[in-house]
Amino acid sequence: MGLAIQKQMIENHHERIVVGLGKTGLSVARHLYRQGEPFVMADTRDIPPGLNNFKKEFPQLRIFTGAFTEQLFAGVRQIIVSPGVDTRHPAIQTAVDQGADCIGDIELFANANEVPVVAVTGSNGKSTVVQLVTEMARASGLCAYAGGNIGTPVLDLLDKKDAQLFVLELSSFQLESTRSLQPRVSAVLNVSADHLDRHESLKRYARIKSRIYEHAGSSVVNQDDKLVMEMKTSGHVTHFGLGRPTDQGFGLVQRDTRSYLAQGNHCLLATDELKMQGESGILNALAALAIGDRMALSMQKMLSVLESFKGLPHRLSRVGDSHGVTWFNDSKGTNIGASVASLKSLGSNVILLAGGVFKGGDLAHFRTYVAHHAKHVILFGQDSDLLHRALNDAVQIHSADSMRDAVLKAQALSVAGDKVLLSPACASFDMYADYIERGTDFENCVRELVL
Ligand code: UMA
Ligand code: ADP
Repeated sequence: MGLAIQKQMIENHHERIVVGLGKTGLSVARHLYRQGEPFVMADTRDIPPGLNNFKKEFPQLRIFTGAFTEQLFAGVRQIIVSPGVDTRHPAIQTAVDQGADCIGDIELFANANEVPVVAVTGSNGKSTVVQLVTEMARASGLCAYAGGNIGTPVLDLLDKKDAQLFVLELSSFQLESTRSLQPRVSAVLNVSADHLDRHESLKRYARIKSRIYEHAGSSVVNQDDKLVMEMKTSGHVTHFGLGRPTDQGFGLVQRDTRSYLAQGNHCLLATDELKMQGESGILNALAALAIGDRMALSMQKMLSVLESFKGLPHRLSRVGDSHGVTWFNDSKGTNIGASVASLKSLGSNVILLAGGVFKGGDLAHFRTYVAHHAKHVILFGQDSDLLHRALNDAVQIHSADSMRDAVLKAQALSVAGDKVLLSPACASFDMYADYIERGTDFENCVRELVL
């Protein structure tokens, strides 16, 4: 045990507090411990799920659990918050007002990391683009690792001694507590309402997302997205979008009867060669190419990755076909922007399964797209009444009391040519641990009852 840590335990006073006993908290604790920096841990939950692991790994560490008090933060110099912790908590705010520095794991990483970084944010498509860029970099011969919101906490990446590139997915929660990251390339894929329960307004949420561009070497910008186009960028700017490319940007060019991914006037790959579904698949491919181009990755290798990449599970992924009906799992569609994109990708004759915990957003916008693309909507979960009121008269609405019930109802309503889509436009926490459990339940029900 470091001397500083022993001293702190004796003095019963703490200057640095790590908030949150999840994956991030554990990675921060390991990082600080390796550096011999003293700290204590805190979590608002009485028995956080990771408590036993923490106690096992750090038997000497002081851990405070239960509701935060001002006393807990009195006199602290630094608060290292996990992304799931709302920094507007009054006890945290009081400490900040009294001079405490409030940062997150990405800020600690930025100060310790020497490997080039690509940083990706956006309301939807982050994980897909991060995975694509990582695979493109590997195909081009670089030792690349993905991390951040996609799952591996960034501080755990520092152990990767062979790393030549880190491709980071950054959420608004993570960007909110970051100021020093200097990515070689930063991208904001899109901005639509999400997490407004925490960020209060779309404007504030967009401002937090724009922080990714602050110290970027190059900025990759979605030219079809007004909120992204309004952001202040740094360095060289590459645009991408579904229109004809401008300058050396990435977009679509029509030639004969086919549509091609293109850079400037140069056609790269026909969109029908992509395995990813729909418009969002095309946009994600263009964004990944724009990022890879700025990192000087091999164009040929990037295109061969695009030809084989099927997309990540639970993102508009095809479960199977039965009697001419195709079933899609888009459980990661947890906000209106994602579900609207998936409806648009599937076109018409959709039977939509939606519901769960609504995170805010423009329900009138949702209603417009549901009315245009869906024949029936089957609602379930905590906020189904809210969705029912918003969609009333736009489409035929049915209620289900479980995923099994929803799948059976969709099966009974569908005819050949229909597409059944689970894209809940809501978080899953009322019924499941996460979107993966929800999507897996859906796929199991479809396989058992339909296919
Ligand atoms: N929590 C408390 N009290 C606390 C601390 C946490 O109640 O004192 C709750 C949070 O409100 C949340 C849960 O515990 O419901 C987990 O929060 P956390 O910050 O401890 O989460 P980690 O396990 O550290 O995982 C975080 C990201 N989680 C969140 O942003 C909520 C993970 O993204 C990320 O993969 C991981 O760090 C590594 O970087 C998940 C996520 O849901 C996938 N992200 C949101 C999204 O994609 O929409 C932003
Ligand atoms: P994120 O990591 O930002 O949540 P994912 O790649 O995991 O993004 O996809 C999340 C959801 O967003 C899925 O429902 C997926 O179908 C949808 N989606 C993916 N790419 C886009 C995009 N470019 N625009 C809108 N929705 C998208």
